[in-house]
Amino acid sequence: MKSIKAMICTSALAMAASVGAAHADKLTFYCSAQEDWCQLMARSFEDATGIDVNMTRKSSGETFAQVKAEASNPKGDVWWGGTGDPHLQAAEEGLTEEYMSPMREQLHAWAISQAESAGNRTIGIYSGALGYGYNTELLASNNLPEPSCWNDLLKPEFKGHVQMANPNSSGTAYTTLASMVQLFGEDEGFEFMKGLHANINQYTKSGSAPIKAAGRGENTIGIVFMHDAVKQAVSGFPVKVVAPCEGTGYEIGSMSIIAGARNMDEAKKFYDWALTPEAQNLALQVNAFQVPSNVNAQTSDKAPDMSTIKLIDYDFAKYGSSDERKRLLKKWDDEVSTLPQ
Ligand code: S7P
Repeated sequence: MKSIKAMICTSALAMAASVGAAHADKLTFYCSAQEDWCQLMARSFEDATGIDVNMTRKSSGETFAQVKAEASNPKGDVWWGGTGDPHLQAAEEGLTEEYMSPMREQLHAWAISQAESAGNRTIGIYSGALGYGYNTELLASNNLPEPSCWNDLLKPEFKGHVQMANPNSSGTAYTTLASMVQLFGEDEGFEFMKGLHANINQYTKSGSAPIKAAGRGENTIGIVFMHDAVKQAVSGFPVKVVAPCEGTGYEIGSMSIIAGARNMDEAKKFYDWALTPEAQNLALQVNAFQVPSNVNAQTSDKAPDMSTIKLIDYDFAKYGSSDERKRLLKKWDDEVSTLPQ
């Protein structure tokens, strides 16, 4: 007969094994790309590894705020997708973990430089240019001229026809604000944002919402990443995509492991997997038309051709820094969002 001591030891070992197994089998995944892409990444990683994934989708600025709020007791393991600026801010504030993936050698230089500028606490997973899209039928039925530049959006006839997200919650909208400051200079950039404010019908929470609304005929012009506008056009909606004539900013969509992640091994497995061509090619199944960071992954022929778009030399180190992001957002809150419309 087993002694009581032996029985206690056996059951303690069994418990430890089961706790270990449960621990080893799950991943809490914060996602800031489009919902369909987030779901596909979660399910495909589960299929590839047998690890259970608990996914939450939020915009980039919102996820940054959540990771920061949870810093003393982290609940998320990995944060994938969303614009690079809040990932860089998280890196600077020590909210994300340094990691050198063996997949790095397969990545474009821009993805690695994103990592290097953050002490390897984040990495580039895709890139895409900012622009806008408009509903061609609404434009025609309202007798509006076809816009082709940023400054066209300030014309009085567009009052109530332009939508963008709030830069506090949305990475897309923060990229818009930071791009205008870099394109026109700070004073003129803020004058542009004030002029735009007069024509805005709504600041949404999510960055892509304005072009989805345009696709549905509920809004005329949406300021978004061009790939998000292409997605609407490819889905059959009457949306035309514009690369603004003055030039424009762009994003390096990023991925980071959350500092103190409870499931650190699984987070690293996800990170390495998400950098493979196979994982990055999943984008094509959900009409996500960003340029992938793995040189062997496929870029759709429908993706906006970055080489033909007039891109600014976006200063990711500066506009992804904690001080600058906080300063610009506060200035936008104080000087733009409070203006009457
Ligand atoms: O997946 C499309 C996309 O535009 O969504 C990300 C975006 O930051 C998430 O939405 P928010 O603007 O609401 O933060 C981009 O990184 C990505 O290209």
